[in-house]
Amino acid sequence: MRPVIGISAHPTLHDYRGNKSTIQSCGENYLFSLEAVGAVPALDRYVGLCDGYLIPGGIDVNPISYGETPHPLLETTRLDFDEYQLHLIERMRVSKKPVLAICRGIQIVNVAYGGTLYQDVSLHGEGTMRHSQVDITPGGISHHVSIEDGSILHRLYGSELWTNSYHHQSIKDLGAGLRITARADDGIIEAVEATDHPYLHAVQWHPESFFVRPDNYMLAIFEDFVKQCRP
Ligand SMILES: [Mn+2]
Repeated sequence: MRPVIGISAHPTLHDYRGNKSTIQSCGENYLFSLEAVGAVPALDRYVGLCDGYLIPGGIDVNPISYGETPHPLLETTRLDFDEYQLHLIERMRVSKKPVLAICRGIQIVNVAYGGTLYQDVSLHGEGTMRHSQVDITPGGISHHVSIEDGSILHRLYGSELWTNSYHHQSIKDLGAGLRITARADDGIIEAVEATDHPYLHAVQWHPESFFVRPDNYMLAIFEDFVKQCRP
């Protein structure tokens, strides 16, 4: 067995689409150096360590990952990151451990299930709303979503929910083994669940950004996820 090494992360301030957020991270060369001397656990063991997985937001998915060529509106991608997350999601499908996927998370989950993405939401067609939120109110909202019966979201919120919107890509063709559980008024897919997994919940908005609100009604999404993650 390879030793499992914890690395203490470092807070850095990032500018993303006009919003400042603190990212806890570490330089990747630390990881590569540990890996080079055999210390970083293999993916299977890494998966075994955790009782559930949160797949957070991030950069665009490389269209190569779903068999397309880059559109002019495509932004930064990183193919090796896609490959790592696609392997991780495959392990989640096998292990059946609970997954909560957010923003890029829902997109890479869809790609892992064989689906495709709009490289920019405008490619969804005429009438597509702005999904890159420009209001800078901390914890601010942007649009509402309509929720399907019999879904996790419906159990938590009923048929409608106001969300924020910080994405410029979204699901195009739905992957096999996923069901749509919420859409925005323009038809953009805002949430999915897996049908081949006991608890894989993915949302296109950022529930964690509600943390600054006194009425943090998105915490229910995290609470519901963590309830499923008992060791
Ligand atoms: Mn949206």
